Amino acid sequence: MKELFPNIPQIRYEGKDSKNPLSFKYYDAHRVILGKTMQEHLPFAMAWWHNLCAAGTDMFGRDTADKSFGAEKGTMEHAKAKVDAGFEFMQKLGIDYFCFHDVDLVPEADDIKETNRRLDQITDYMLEKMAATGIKCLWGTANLFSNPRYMNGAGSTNSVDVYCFAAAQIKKALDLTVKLGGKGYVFWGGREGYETLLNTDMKFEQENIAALMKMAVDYGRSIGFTGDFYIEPKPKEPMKHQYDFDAATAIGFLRQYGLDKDFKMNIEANHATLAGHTFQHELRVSAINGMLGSIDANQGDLLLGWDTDEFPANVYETTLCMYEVLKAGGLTGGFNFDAKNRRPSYTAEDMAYAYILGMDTFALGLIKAAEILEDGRIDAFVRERYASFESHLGQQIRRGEATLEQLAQIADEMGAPALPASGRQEYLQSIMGEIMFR
Ligand code: XLS
Ligand code: CA
Ligand code: CA
Repeated sequence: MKELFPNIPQIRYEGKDSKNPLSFKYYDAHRVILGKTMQEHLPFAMAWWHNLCAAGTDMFGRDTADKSFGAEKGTMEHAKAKVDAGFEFMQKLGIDYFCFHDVDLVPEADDIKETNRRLDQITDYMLEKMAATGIKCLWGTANLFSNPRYMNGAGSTNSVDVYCFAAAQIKKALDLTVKLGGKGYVFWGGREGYETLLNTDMKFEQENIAALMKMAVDYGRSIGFTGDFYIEPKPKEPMKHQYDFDAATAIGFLRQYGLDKDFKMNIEANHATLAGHTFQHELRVSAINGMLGSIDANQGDLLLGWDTDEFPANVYETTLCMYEVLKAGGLTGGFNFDAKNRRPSYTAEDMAYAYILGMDTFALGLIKAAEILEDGRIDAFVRERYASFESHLGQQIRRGEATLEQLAQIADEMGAPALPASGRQEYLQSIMGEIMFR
């Protein structure tokens, strides 16, 4: 078969002193950290849509990159060429997983029966490639936001026909996810929200979204899908207000509608910052609720108010991410690079540089997070900070055995309490700095 990326060799680990841009400086797949290899800690995935479909078009200009891969766009030959390109790329970079939307894989026809026939055909071909390479599917999803029919959402649409069409797409995307052995199935509710409450029945819309998710769970389980369903929270863009605003909101929604046993969170870094949170905050909220499932590994730009989907370059952020992931005992999902090259970085080499950057940034984050845990000073500080609750009274409160009257009585006898112990933020930040730059 013709090589589609002749300028990209097999990317290997060469260590931090290497000046070869087409090598890993930190990602050493077989290096063992805290009892697991880097490859096991970091199940990386390629996002089909960014790497194989998006070619740089933005609101002000057309494609800069050529992603035809030698075939005419909009044809099944092109769909097949994308499979060839994707598998060659993943193999050369050492990426074990991919994620996809239904419409990333084939050109959509007017008739869903024809689209589904195309999807069957392309996934047969993908299965052959998967068997030949050992590359696996992390998660699948249905694109319920690009087609104009979804202008008012899918689960939250005002049209029962559109709702029905969305159900059909989800059913097929679940079939494909099971066929490809995907570990998870994602719901990202990009258009599940509203522009104005003047035309919106919020309760009605949320109930309909929940009903659609419930049908998806029932159907998924009936065809043997044992993985996790994920909600991927995002506060806005494309809608002004999206229902899955952040992890806390999404978890509340899942609990309200009895979906929390089947769902976890897929946390995207850029969506966290759009919600006014840190990436670490969203991971922590998910983890303490037992719902940290998977990660969309990217980063935003704090000076821009939109979803820039940049490749992770900020080691401080990936360190804090991996600190959360390690403390949570790892992910059931993986790290999907939902990230794209900047528009002027339009060559095939740029695609490789982007993944090398992302993988090295996470590898270094993993190394540093493990060092923070092994160092132990930060965790010890946090434990010590709450030490007053180790008292008899503190234990009573923790067990839920204290009453308001009892505490009020103690306070009466105490006089004014002493100030709580210092938070020592700057000291802790110095420890972080010392470990990061040692
Ligand atoms: C868009 C989302 C989307 C989901 C999958 O902002 O990140 O790409 O990950 O539908
Ligand atoms: Ca995403
Ligand atoms: Ca995004």
